[in-house]
Amino acid sequence: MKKKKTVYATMVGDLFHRGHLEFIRKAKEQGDYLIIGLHPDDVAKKYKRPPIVSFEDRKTILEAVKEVDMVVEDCMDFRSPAMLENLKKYKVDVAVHGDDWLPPLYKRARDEKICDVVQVPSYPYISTTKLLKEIRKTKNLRSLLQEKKKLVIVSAGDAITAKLIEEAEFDGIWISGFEASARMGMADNGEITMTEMLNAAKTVVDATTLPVIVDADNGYGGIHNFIRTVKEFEKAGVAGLSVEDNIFPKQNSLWGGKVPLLSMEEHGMKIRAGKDAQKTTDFVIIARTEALIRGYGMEEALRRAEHYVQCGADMIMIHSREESGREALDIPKHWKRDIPLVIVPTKFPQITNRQLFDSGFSLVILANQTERLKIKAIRKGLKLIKDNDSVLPIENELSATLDDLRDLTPINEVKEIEKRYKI
Ligand code: SPV
Ligand code: MG
Repeated sequence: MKKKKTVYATMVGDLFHRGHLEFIRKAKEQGDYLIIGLHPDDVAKKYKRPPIVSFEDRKTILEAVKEVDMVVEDCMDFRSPAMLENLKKYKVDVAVHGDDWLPPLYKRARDEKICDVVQVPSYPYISTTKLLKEIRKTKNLRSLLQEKKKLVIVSAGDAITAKLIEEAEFDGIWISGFEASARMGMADNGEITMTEMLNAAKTVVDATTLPVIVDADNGYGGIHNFIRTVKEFEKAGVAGLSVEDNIFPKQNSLWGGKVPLLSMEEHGMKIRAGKDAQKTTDFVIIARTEALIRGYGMEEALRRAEHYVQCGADMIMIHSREESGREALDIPKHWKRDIPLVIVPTKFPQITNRQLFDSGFSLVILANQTERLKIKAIRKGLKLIKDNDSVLPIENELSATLDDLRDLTPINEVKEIEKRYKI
């Protein structure tokens, strides 16, 4: 009797979809007995992202697929049972992987002649990453808020920072007017244009599955400008905007004195017009008042916030820069509405996110820390290079590897496209 040919394929199989099924079918065509090496949750998290569906559930679903004969745990080379151990233990004849790329362990299996390695065409139309992207981007923010989740979002204006924020498992991304202006060599004084912020937002939205909230300053002008702003950002896949009651030109909130604010009525009308202009119900407008920052007092801040809610604001930010943090922690005590409160704790970093949530805030925006982290690291690295006349001192300590940088680019997609469209 002819020996049965055993096939082995590794998977996460999160949010099981057609692409998984097509892969399994192609894998099965390579032999008679198909073993799926399924990555446990911690392993999947290490190399890709934490799965949404648990290991037990993913295993149960896979065992129900008729082409699958056995599902075993596969921990790659992080721990036992490792992939190469499994290949030997189950006397695997052929290991199958998609043709998008070949992980080093598969190359080792081939080089060490443990088994044959075959690559089968990837199903191009759907992937868990694509699914997540669609589900998360706009839906996430509103549904998370409705579930009364407490969220921490972090600033990014480029794809790399955005991906690092997602990797670190924060809840979303803030595109800061202050950071974006500084990156372009401008002060945060209203010079940056809507289109420049839109371009920054597009890059970030494309790079991540997290919801993205954009700092739209004072809406870049009057009612018409803000209507266009809402339309453009919503179209770009942004989850929400923040709009502040600053006159034009605006000043940064973190310094400066008592300057006039836009009238409450005018800012309220801007919010109303913005809410009417959005196409989906998921899009969120954060109404932000500078009343506390500019010394008009809590009562005025609350009066404005209340009016902005009546004009349709989905969330309220009463911005504070009082350094003990007491003023900020006081805000929720005065807030009787069920509309979530947003806070930017730049000037009171000693207050933890937990303290902010416990006091009643729903969304914490870390508005400029990533850019500040970069400045210090780059300064330090440049000094080391200069002092040593060599890049070696930064190579292991300060610098990410070339692979780190490459892996933050869509290198696998590029390879897949090159393969698919080869003449
Ligand atoms: C920004 O990040 O541009 C903000 C927040 O608007 S703050 O700088 O704290 O005012
Ligand atoms: Mg700003």
